[in-house]
Amino acid sequence: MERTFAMIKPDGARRGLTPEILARIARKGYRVVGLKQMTISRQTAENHYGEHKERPFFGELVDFITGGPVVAIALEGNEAIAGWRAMMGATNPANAAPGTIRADFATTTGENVTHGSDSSESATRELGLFFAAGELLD
Ligand code: 3AN
Repeated sequence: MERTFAMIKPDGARRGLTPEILARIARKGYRVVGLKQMTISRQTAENHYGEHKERPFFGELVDFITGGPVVAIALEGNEAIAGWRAMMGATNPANAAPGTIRADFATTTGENVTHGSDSSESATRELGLFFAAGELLD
């Protein structure tokens, strides 16, 4: 069993896509072990996206992710890290396979509806950044 951090970004939450995305997670068979709606602080956003600090879109990315409520989700399942990324599809929705969340619901790389940890190290770091230990089910 593996745990990963998933997030419905402000664009997805604002557009009312939360129930659709949670339904896909349930149908897939992942267990939701943490779930909360929150507005991300700039400090948490800069920490979360630290690897992109030098990229030209960093400021825009932080503005976007802090610009409205998100849904933070902790998922558990067999190979959940790669599996959730497969469900999201490619970062650029134009390259995302049909049936993936980004292909079905997004048109731009900047506002691509969901986030998912890209490795075991990222999953541990991001789950710790967004959830206190007591907020996750055993
Ligand atoms: P992913 O979200 O698929 O792991 P990353 O880690 O490369 O993709 O990028 C993190 C986030 O940064 C993306 N979800 C997207 O919102 C934003 N981003 C990445 N590349 C670009 C870009 N070229 N222009 C604007 N935003 C970008």
